Amino acid sequence: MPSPPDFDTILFDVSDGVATITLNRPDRLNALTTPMSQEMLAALKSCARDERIRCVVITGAGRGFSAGQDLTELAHVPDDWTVGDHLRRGYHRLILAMHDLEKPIIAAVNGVAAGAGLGVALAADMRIASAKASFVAAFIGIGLAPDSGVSWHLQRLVGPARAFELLTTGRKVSAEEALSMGLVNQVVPADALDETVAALARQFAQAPTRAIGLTKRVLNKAATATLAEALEYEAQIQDIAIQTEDHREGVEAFLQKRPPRFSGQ
Ligand code: T3D
Repeated sequence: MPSPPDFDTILFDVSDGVATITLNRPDRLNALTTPMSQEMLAALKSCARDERIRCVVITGAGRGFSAGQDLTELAHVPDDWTVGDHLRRGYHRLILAMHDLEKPIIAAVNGVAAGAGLGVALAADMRIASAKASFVAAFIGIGLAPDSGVSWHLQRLVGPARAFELLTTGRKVSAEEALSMGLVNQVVPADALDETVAALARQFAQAPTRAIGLTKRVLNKAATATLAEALEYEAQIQDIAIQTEDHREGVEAFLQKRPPRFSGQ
C-alpha cells in the first residue's frame, strides 16, 4: 500500500491538526480508480495513527467532488474479476475506515458527487456543500443497484421513500435541495467553501478529540441498537470519556472560569 509521500491520485496535506485528502483526477471529475481507493485508505490509516491529526477533510480537485467508479477501469478487467470482490477489497475497506475513524471527517463537497463518490460523501460525518455541488445516485443509470454504503447511509439521512426515489430515478439533486432533505449540513457560496470548511475543521482540531471519537462510536452503535442497549453502551462509553485528560481540562476550565485548552487526549 502506498505511503503518503508516494500518492499519485490524491493530495494529502496535514496542517494545524487538520488532514486534507483531495481527490486529484480533475479531468475525470475525480472518478475513483483502484489505486485511488487504496491511496485514500492509506491516507485514512495515517490519520488514525497520527495523534496530531484531529480532523479530516475530504474534497475534490477541480469542478467535481467525485463521479464515482471510473467506468473506463471497468472496461479493462481480468477474466476472473468479479464486482463483489472489487467492492469488498476496495470500497468496503474505504467506507468502513471512514465509519470507524474516531476523528471527525468533513466532506467539503465542491461539485458533483455521484455513485461511489456519493458513497464517500455520505460516509463523512458532516457535509458542507458549495452552492455548485450536486448529488446523483448514478448506479441506476448504468443498470446497477447501490453499493459503497449508499443503501445504508442514504436512507438514514433522507428516509426510505426519498432514498428509493433517488436510487431508482438517478435524479440529480442540487445543493439547496440536498440541504432541504438533510443530505448536507450546510450550503455556502462556492467561493466561501474553503474558508467555511477550514473554520469548522479548526474548531474540531481544538476540540476534545477522544470525546468526538466516542460520540461517533455511540451513534454508530445506537443506529442498530434497542433503547436499552443504547443506554447501556452510553454508560460504558462515558466510563471511558470521564477518564480522558480533556474531560479533566473541561471541568477545571469551567470551574476556573476560563476557556478550555483541549489536547485531544
Ligand atoms: O466495479 C465496481 O466497483 C462497481 C461500483 C460502482 C460504483 C459506482 O460509482 S457506479 C456509478 C459510476 N458513475 C457514474 O455512472 C457517473 C458517470 N458520470 C456522469 O453521469 C456525469 O459525468 C456526471 C453527472 C457525474 C457529471 O456530468 P457533467 O456533465 O458535469 O460532466 P461530464 O462531461 O459527463 O464529465 C466530464 C469528464 O469526466 C468526461 O470526460 P471527457 O468527455 O471530458 O473526456 C467524462 O467522461 C468523465 N467522467 C465522468 N464520470 C466518469 C468519467 N470518466 C470515468 N468514469 C466516470 N465515472
